[in-house]
Amino acid sequence: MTTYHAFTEAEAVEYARTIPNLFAPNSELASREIGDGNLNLVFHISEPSTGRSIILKQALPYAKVVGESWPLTLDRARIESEALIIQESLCPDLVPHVFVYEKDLALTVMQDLSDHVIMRRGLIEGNRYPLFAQHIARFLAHTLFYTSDLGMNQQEKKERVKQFINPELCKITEDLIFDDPYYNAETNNVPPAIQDAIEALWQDKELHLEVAILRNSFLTHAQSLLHGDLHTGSIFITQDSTKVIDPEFAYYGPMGFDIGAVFANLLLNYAAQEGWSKDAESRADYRGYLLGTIKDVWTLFQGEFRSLWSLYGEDRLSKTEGYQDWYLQQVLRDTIGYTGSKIVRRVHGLAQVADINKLEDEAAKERAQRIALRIGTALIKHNRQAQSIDELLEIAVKAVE
Ligand code: SR1
Ligand code: MG
Repeated sequence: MTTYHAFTEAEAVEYARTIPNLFAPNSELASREIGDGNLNLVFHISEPSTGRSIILKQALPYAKVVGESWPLTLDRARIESEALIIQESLCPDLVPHVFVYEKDLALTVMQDLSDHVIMRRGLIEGNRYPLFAQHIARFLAHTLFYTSDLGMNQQEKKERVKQFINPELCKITEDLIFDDPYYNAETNNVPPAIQDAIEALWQDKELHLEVAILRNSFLTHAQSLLHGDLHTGSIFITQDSTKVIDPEFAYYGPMGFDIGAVFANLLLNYAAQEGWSKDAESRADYRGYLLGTIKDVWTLFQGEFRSLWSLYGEDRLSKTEGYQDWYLQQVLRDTIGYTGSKIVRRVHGLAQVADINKLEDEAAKERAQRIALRIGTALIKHNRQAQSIDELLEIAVKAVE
């Protein structure tokens, strides 16, 4: 048995040499630690003579973003590799391939995606990704349908729920998304310029009720195997390829939580156009692109989900007339509520986003933060009445008028 220890770059190379059929024996290998996320070590190992490369991702026994004072389970490496394997079986082109998972080292060896960029960075640079909506809609429809009671045997699904009990990572979400942003918690990082808006949010009882209801659903509604942290930093992208990475927060929860994560991060970039766009015309144009992407994702997701349901639905009762419409309306409402929750937490919570925080012009940054808060809080308050995705888009448009 190998004892857990955090790898150095040199140890990562030595480990990579032991993986069969990857690199030539004794060839020169380069190793770089490139992890810029909140939690893990990520080593890029390459063989210059052949151009071959892989990624070694190792979980640390604590949250890197805070330090050793915040211990964190190594079991998240198992959750991540097992979720990736299930996702690959459902949409092979949309996730990285896992070569090896080594439990004792909390280590996953996977396909290198260095020819892609992290989508958050791509959006900050003002790029457009014409196939993204199709790709992510298919990822969402297939992973959410086939892991739910609609698309798999209901007894087997219960085994899956057991496999993906992920209490420590869920606790991070429960606190950082659904609790801390709504009071003066120590973990918050309130931008001084918007202190007034944050204090108003701490007093807003109507908002707190909706957040409590959304949190209840996150805690109790074991609907599908979620990615659990599907922001634009968990997506690698090019003009013609999309790869979803990092499902260490995977667990059984409400479908709308994953869809809402995608929409929230597109809308955070939408708010941040206050600073990234060079003039009003290009700002309106790029915002139009982002809203169009949200509309396309929802439309394509819904269409694909309905057709999977009609063709492959496992459950006799689920064919009852009206049930599919009711079900998707609930998913839409959850999506809108979780979109809002995931926007708000990124404005003044512990882990914020580069889209807004990297803005150098302080006035533009403040405008972006206020827009994000307006959109996030309005979506949270509206979620239980929503009938159509257009209402989300209207809220976003109104927030910048
Ligand atoms: C302590 S972890 C902070 C955040 O990083 C992850 O990406 C999740 O979004 C989590 O909430
Ligand atoms: Mg992550």
